[in-house]
Amino acid sequence: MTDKPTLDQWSAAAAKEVKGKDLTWQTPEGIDVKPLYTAEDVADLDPGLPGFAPFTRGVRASMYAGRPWTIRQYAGFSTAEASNAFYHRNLKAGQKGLSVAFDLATHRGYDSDHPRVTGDVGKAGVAIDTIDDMKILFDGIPLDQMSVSMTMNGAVIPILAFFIVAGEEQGVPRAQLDGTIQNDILKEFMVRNTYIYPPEPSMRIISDIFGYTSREMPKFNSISISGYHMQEAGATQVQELAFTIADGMEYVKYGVASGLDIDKFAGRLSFFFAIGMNFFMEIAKLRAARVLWHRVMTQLGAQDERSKMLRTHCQTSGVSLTEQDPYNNVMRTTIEAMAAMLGGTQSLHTNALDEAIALPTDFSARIARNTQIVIQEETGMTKVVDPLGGSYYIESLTQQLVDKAWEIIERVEAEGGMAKAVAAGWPKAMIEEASAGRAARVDRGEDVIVGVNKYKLAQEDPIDFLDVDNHAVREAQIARIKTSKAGRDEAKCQAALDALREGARGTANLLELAVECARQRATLGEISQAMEDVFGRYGTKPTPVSGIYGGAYGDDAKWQGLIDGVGSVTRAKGRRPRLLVAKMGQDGHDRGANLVSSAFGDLGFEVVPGPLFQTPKEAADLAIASDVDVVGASSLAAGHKTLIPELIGHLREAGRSDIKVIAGGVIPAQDYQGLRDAGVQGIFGPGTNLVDAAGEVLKLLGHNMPPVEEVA
Ligand code: MLC
Ligand code: 5AD
Repeated sequence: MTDKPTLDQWSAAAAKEVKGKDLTWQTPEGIDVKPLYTAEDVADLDPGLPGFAPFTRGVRASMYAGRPWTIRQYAGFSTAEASNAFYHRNLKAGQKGLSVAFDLATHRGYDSDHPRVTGDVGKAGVAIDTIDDMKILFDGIPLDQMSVSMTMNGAVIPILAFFIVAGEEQGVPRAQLDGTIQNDILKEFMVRNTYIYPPEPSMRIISDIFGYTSREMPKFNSISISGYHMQEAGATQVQELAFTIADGMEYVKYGVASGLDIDKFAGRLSFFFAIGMNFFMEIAKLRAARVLWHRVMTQLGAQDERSKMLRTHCQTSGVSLTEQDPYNNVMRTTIEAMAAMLGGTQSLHTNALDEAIALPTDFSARIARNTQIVIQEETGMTKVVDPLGGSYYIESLTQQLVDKAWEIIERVEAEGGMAKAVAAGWPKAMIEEASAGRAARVDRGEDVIVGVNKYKLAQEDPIDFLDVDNHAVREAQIARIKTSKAGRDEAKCQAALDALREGARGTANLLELAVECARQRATLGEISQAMEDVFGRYGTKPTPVSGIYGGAYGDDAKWQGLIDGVGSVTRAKGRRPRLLVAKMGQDGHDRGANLVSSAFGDLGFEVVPGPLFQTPKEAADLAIASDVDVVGASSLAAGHKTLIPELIGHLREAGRSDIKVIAGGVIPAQDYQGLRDAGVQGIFGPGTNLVDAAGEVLKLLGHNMPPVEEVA
């Protein structure tokens, strides 16, 4: 009999095969992944059993063998009628739960007739102005049987009030409403940007919702504490994990401080994570999240095991999908969906293959949905609970993620909790640094994205995409607002709004008061405004990071050529070239804008990072006042066809058609010609290499870059 080979023997054999090359993989999380894991790595680790604390292996004993995760596709566009019809088609075809995407006007508390939202109505989600819209949205959908998630944070009070009253008017008492409201404002201030009020009243709103739902709606999940948007903004998995758990701790502390018993509301807190392409890391992240939540809730004094159990929704990563060669996105989403299920998610959205172009069509939504159905019904993968439990690599990675995230959570706690950290700005800066580092690795070809920086197609064939006519939707919404207002008892409606305004000044429960406003047919804009009258409307200034993107290039020849180009434009003009990075409409997706600001700043441009939520007129005024050479309009929420031509119109009216306008973001190729006809001088879609874009901008400014050898 031969002896069992030792680990040393394995190391020697592997080293020989690769001629001594170090096979350790340093991940962006700062984890050194070894090429082999063995029993030695897990000698001290015991993941326990599913359904038992600390829930490493899952929150239910039988997990998917008992009941598969909920296929919950996030959707919404155009009018309530169009979205309702889409929901019915999807449910008939195998979707199990609903998840509502609202348009950005709704998110930010504006009715569709508000002058600030002309480009946004019905575009990135469904327009909801009144309780009548909400009733149409759920027409034929029994709210006591269907669990409904609503992604709403800023205008959470009117939306939840509409939902409760829509239930009432369907004959469903609120105690039977099953679903989830996102209601996670801390990550809005950090990365998603659909806040309305300043942080303090925003946190009070969350406690009010915990109070109301824990008392009145026992089946309803009062919050969906979300890391998803952090990963989308560029966070590493450790950052996503740590800040999400720390956000959760902060909400629990606020709830307790408002007088609630922790075990009365904590069992209905839920979570939401992104699942990107780092397959095993994502599986381990979900397991680590459950361990961490159990730990922090024990520390915070929860007694009931359900209060310490992290239940989560997951969505495959939008930012991992590409406009280029878009059918590859089907494979990417499948891999991510498998990571979500192997990590033990409770509910899942799988993205559509046209993610980087527009909202899903019936076709792309079908493929996305069927990705989950195939896994659930054709593969046998659901038959065994936590099939990766005990894997040397997975168990070891789970523990490393717990430890790494814990370091960040301890820093947050030492500095007084997440609300303070968010106000100080360091978590956002940390995420933006990670984002700039990732962008540089992609642009330099170090992180491969098939079809974008490797194996590119010579010719891209256009695919069909969904285009919403926001002008038509806006007209229809305005008509319904008028009808709704005409049919109400004006005195009763105003009295309900006055009571809400008074409540905002005092300590009454805002959701309870808003439910009465909804019953009296107050609009979403009116309910939001009543609170804004007291709380004010909040705005922030972008603060792009510097040195990370440029630092990755060092003395790279192409980069140096661009710096020289900026130098020659500077000499010709007598000042540095100036770029306004403009964000117009209610689109708060600022990852792309921040990256452009960082990269162009590193090249020597004078960058004016425009505030979020400008009207085209405000952006034009800022461009003129700052005397910029170029405006780069970043659009990720489909407002480009309305907002960018308006911006150019205002510049022309002011006699400044010399200011060049370029556009970047999620802009379908089919829209390019229309934008060019309107005067746009450069268009940069998703996956644009920032170095190439900078070369184009210098060309617009009259500087032709000399040809450079391929970047090494
Ligand atoms: C589950 N159940 C079981 C079981 N598995 N019972 C017995 N045996 C098993 N094996 C029971 C549960 O206990 C529960 O009942 C019921 O079945 C439902 O299961 P669940 O696991 O709670 O699933 P679900 O209802 O789908 O809830 C999942 C959730 C919830 C808790 C994560 O919060 C949720 O649905 N979140 C979705 C959030 C979402 O869609 N967000 C979209 C964001 S998009 P009971 O009675 O115990 O409850 C976005 C993008 C953007 O944000 O930026 O716009
Ligand atoms: N319909 C479907 N999916 C949407 N997403 C955002 N809005 C919608 C919508 N109206 C998804 C996309 C996006 C992520 C934030 O949520 O995948 O990247």
